[in-house]
Amino acid sequence: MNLTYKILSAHLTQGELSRGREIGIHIDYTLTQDSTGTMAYLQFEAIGIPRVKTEKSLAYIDHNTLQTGFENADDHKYLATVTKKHGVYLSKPGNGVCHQVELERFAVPGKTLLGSDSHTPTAGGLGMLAIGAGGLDVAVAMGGGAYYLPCPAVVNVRLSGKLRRGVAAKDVILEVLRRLTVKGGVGKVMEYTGEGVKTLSIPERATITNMGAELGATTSIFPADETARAFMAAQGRERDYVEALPDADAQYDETLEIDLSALEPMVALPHMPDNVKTVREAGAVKVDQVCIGSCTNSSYLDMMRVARILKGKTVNPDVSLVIAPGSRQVLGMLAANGALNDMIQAGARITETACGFCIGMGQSPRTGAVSLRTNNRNFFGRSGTKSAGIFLVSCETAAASALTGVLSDPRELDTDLEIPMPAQFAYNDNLIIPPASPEEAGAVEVVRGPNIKPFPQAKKLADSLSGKALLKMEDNITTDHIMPSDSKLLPFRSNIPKLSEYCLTPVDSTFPTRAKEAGGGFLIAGQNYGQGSSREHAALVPLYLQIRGILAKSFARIHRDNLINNGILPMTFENEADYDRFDQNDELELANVRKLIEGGVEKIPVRNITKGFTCDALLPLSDRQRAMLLAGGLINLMKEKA
Ligand code: MIC
Ligand code: SF4
Repeated sequence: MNLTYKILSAHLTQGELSRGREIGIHIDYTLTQDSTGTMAYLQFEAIGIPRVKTEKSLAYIDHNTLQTGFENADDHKYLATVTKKHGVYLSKPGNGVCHQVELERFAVPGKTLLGSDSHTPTAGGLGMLAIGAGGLDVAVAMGGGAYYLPCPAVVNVRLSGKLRRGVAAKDVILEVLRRLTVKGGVGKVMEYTGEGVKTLSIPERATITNMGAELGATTSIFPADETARAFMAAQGRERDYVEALPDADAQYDETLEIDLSALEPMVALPHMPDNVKTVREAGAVKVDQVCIGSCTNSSYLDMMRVARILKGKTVNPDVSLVIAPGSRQVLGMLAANGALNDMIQAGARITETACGFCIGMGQSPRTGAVSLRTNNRNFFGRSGTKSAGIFLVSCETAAASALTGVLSDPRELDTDLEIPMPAQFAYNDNLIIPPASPEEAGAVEVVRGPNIKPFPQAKKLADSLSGKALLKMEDNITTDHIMPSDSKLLPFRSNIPKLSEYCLTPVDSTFPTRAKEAGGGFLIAGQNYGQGSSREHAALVPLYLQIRGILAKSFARIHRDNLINNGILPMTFENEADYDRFDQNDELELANVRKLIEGGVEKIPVRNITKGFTCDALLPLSDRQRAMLLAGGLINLMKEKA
């Protein structure tokens, strides 16, 4: 067995490990962050289980940390109190980015982790099977319920050789993205093997598993070997280490060979993480801003390399350099060893250890800017400046370019970039607040600010559905298009009515008004609809706007689950060419759709009344998903069952 199937089989609660078939797995650990967490805990409260049943559940506050009004601070208070009451550990703001802290302090090889954030697979760097999901799925897992997923195919990404100086783990995953594209990982787990694995440290492995999310993969995983043991020992957690390796004769569904020695610095050009070229090919693009940090690239190792490059130099006068170390542990160590001062003296603007610029929480670049960033997503508008172009690079490329003012190849630097892994990290968990004991939990009052509004709930599926195709979209529409998030909108993550005013506005600014006037309807989309974030808001807000179904060429994994969990039909064209026969404003009808779904029919006839034709849409569902859609979403189904 490969490592993925070993962990899946040890956690299997339902089904069998047969590719594409739905399986249920037991979840050992969960994580939430604040921007998806408020909704996840509101849902957990609605489910009505008093205390989490996992081995450990953590709630991080790292996304909505810019407090320009009361909203974010109110959400923090809600999270602090709801977690205390229900048995969840809280990582306070300032402690760091969820995935970085989880890797440092909590990830355990061989265990399962479900997180309400698409980059949860970061913990796969330590051999954990770590999956991103919508908040409701995480709420269910916190309550001890299984997590359901189609049994994935496993890709053997066989690494050979060793990265050359100036070439980074980020360049490995950018190369994988270049080859496979942003939908190349859908339905798959990327399992890294081969001699090259040994040459990569844990933070480097985590950079690779982190950005496997951009492939649309279910997750990515490295074996837990001697390097993992040493990392955990240096974090004072050696007792949690277990070796987790694939069998010597493990089987895989596909193989991808990567020679680390042959790679060179890469860059993803605007506005997709798979729009990858070598830095050499991209040329000396003039740069306005450089942002270093995020859950992809903010480890101690990354930051030390940046500090080495900046030491004794000054940032180019035309460049604004922003650095956000990934955790308090990292920031503290940089402060103690002087590297932070090297950054500050070179002219870096140090921001809090949080998601920050990565999710548009500040540091929006100027109009038309070129911004080099070390994070994982360069989707249109995500930086908060629509006209800006975000280029994704490694820390080494970012730091080198901050000095020269143009996109630069770090191999041209004469800096020594060998950073030894510390024998001991300066760990301290005093910002992890434990929950109240079961005896004391009853007395904890959950504090809800005025910005926390009830979330919408779907109704039972109607006999037939009809309405207009309100919007027709291209391929690769992201959840950042569906429910944009920046410093102005993130404070409203607990306020769906407010968010609805912005739904799909990056595609068409008139959409929310038209959807409201029409009393809802349908959406038409291309390939990989809903890629990117796990944010359930990209389903809850369309639900609020009464979107009944989406007809797409294909869907991204987490978003499809979120739609079903919330009673919205995710249908695909049986014949992709039918996409061209639909236009915005066409009147559509799904006659007797309830009966069809009840009867287990997977082909739904879609009548285009305006154009006078009918075509088939596919809606393959497990029994569980079918019951959910009929009941009007997971919460209604759970209530029905109760
Ligand atoms: C992201 O990177 O897009 C986010 C913000 O972390 C999201 C979660 C969210 O939308 O709150 C993710 O990756 O799931
Ligand atoms: Fe935060 Fe960015 Fe990572 Fe999302 S991708 S968790 S916003 S740092």
